[in-house]
Formats: sequence, C-alpha cells, structure tokens
Amino acid sequence: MPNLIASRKQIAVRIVYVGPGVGGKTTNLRHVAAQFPEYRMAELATEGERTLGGDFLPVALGAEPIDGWTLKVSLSSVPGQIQYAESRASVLKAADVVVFVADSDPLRMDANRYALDDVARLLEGQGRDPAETRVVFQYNKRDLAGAVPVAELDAGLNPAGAPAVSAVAIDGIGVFETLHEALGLAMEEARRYLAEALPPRAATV
Ligand SMILES: Nc1nc2c(ncn2[C@@H]2O[C@H](COP(=O)(O)OP(=O)(O)OP(=O)(O)O)[C@@H](O)[C@H]2O)c(=O)[nH]1
Ligand SMILES: [Mg+2]
Repeated sequence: MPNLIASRKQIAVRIVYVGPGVGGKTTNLRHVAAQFPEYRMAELATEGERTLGGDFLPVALGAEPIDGWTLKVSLSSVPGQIQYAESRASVLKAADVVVFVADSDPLRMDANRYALDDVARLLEGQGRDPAETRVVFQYNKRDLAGAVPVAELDAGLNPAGAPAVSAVAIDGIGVFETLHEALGLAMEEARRYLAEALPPRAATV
C-alpha cells in the first residue's frame, strides 16, 4: 500500500517489474535510469547479467499533485530466476502496481506462464487478490524473429485485458509507454488510498 510522508505532503507508490528470468526487467529500469541521471539505480547482488537481489530506482516523477499531495514513485524489479522466490515475495509485498515483462521468445512461453502463476501465488500468500492488483503487461523482445504474436500473448497471459505495451526494451522502445501506463495506475492507487486514509475534508485541501 502507498506510504504517506505527511511532513512533505508526499505519497510514495511502488511500481514493481516482474516476469521470467532474462525477460528484460533490468533492461527496462536501466533505460529509465539513463534518462534520469539525478537518480541512482541500485542493482543488488548480480551474477553476470542475472539479477539475484532485485533492482531499485527511486524517482520523483513530478506527477500532478493529487489533492495537494505529490506522487513519489519508486521502480524496482524482482529476480526472475525460479529459485529466488523469497526475494521476489519481499519485493512484491510492497508493490502498488505490477509491470509484468513477458518474453516474446516462443521458447519462453512456459517461463512466462510460470512467472505469472508465481506472482499470483505470492500475492495470494500475502492475503492479496491477484485480480484486484493493478497490472500492466509489457510484451518485450518484439524484435526476435518468430516472436509470439501479440494476440497469442494477450490470450495466454492477459485474458482480463489489462493494459499491454509491445516493446524492444534493449532499444528503449516501449519502455516509457509501459511506465506511462504504470504511472496512470499508480495515480489511481494513490487517489484511492488518499480517499480511504484521510478524513474527507483533509483529502480535499
Ligand atoms: N533481443 C532482445 N533482447 C533483449 C531485449 N530486452 C532485453 N534483452 C536482453 O535480454 C537479456 C536479459 O535482460 P535483463 O534485462 O537482464 O533480464 P531480467 O528480466 O532482468 O532477468 P533476471 O534478472 O534474470 O530476472 C539481456 O541480454 C538483454 O540485453 C529486447 O527487447 N530484445
Ligand atoms: Mg534483472
């Protein structure tokens, strides 16, 4: 759930990138970080290019204030490799918005499915309803020859029709479109939370 920093009138919201190993989560965050040299991205415990601990990028994107509260956003990613479920669970716990980075490689369809089921399992384990969780899909690696058609990815991974963006994260394509969708959901979540957490009069100050 969002975090209120009353002294600064800030509401902090977390966007967490999830998805199968080598799907492109770190690539997305690196691309965002490159546009914001004032923020430092932490890549925790890596082994080669594989993320073991998660990535963390705190940014304040200067979104329109909501009832006088400024939105502060942090982006993070979980390690995609199957064995790091505990690390995934702890990062996911704080997620207000989830970005699922799917790999369009036909050989990674089982990995996509596993990662999606894993997210649902972890959220349920935390007493959250996956169907109520705000999610954006990114269909990454659209440059691959033989990329799975978008309609097939939609049908297989996103039957509920959540926002979905095609991307070639390695070239920065679709990275900011995805973030834009996620920020829209983050704003919705911040509004919902403020309406619930603050007395009605304070919320409209
Ligand atoms: N062809 C292609 N390769 C990509 C694209 N995006 C990322 N990659 C490559 O895929 C590999 C894995 O990308 P990462 O961003 O490290 O993947 P990750 O999801 O963070 O993986 P884990 O940390 O293991 O969970 C890297 O070699 C990237 O350069 C893309 O759009 N197209
Ligand atoms: Mg990574």
